[in-house]
Amino acid sequence: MRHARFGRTVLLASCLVALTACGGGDTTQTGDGTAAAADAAATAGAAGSAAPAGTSTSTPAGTYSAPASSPAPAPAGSLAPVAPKTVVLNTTLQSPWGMTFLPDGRMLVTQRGGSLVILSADGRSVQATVSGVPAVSTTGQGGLLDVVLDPDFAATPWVYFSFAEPGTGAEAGMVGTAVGRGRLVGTSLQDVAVIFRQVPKVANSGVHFGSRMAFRSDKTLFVTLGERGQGSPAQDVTTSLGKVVRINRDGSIPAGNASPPGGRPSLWSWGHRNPQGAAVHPDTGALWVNEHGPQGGDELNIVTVGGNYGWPNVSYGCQYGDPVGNGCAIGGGQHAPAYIEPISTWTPTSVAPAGLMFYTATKFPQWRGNIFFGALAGTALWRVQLDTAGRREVTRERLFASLGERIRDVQQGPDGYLYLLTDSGKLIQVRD
Ligand SMILES: [Ca+2]
Repeated sequence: MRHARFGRTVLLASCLVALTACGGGDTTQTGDGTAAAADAAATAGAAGSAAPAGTSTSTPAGTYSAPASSPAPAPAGSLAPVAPKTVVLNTTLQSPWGMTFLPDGRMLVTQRGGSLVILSADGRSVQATVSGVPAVSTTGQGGLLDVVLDPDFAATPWVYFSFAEPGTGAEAGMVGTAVGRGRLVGTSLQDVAVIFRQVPKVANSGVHFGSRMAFRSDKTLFVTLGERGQGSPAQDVTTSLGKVVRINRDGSIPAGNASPPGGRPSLWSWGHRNPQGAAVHPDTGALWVNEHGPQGGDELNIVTVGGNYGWPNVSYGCQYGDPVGNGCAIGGGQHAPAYIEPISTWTPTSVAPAGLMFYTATKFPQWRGNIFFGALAGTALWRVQLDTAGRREVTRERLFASLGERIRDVQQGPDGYLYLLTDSGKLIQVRD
């Protein structure tokens, strides 16, 4: 069933009748091979299994808004029911990786092979392939990756894209994450320039490129950068491997970065492994980033300036080759006080988080302020509800596992629905 093709069939969320049972806790963290089993467990849990310790029982009252039609407020510690459906809008995309909405409602979608396409506002057709995108390396996990619009897009239609850039000259055969931009005029990018390059480029590695981008309210751009499978350079501030950087829109360096002694001026934070989701909290303005652990140890972090997030010295996950389990956590697992403790972790099995957004619309009032991100190996959409201060997880929920899809990105549409990209080439709408 996990691999069935649903076409445009409307599906109910697998967790519809079992919101609490579908919530987090390690027992529902699954990899690629166990999603169906987790679905079954979640359904069975509707018969009355308790919520995982430390989730709903610690939910403070008032962290969500019940819908106006609710006959009575939901009791503190539980969630008002949400009945989302999924609608497959498009099945023709080729390894889509990132997306953003144009002001007219159409979508810009990157495809890992190197093309940037424009989808119709209803998502059902590919209208054009945008010209002007530079050559990308598609080795391993590389390719054309994320895409975001300039905060002043209406006035200056810059489109920013991240990609795996093939090296030239002395760097021939090497690859590094880079960020480019171009002005979108019709269906072409003009005045294209590469505004940031990860240093150094790396040979013989097709993994851990990052790279998500998110604009801060001051119109500076955060870019998350993987450590390219190199490990210890994530702690070396003379490189931009395993870092989050913050740059101006033209690639220059803004004031207020970490500026570690002898370090690169672009650095915001370090000690990251492979961060593939990033978003700025709509109220607190804090940068939230998720990243892949090795075997287990996926993290959700609030990423602060000068912060060291520990990789590769510490992780709640295990080294490859070690038996999966909490007993083999790298460096003992605990980050503090030497490093910054994650807000949330996924153990003992990695879900492989991808994309990250805060829900701010009104179609699903219960979800306002919640974090959503996709899972690749974990084939689902994760919802994380935060406390009222927006700083701590109070509960988590695994959604749409029955689709069996590796979800690569999630974005909120102008209509207040959620839109998912899958590695299988689908655009999926989450609607009421
Ligand atoms: Ca960490």
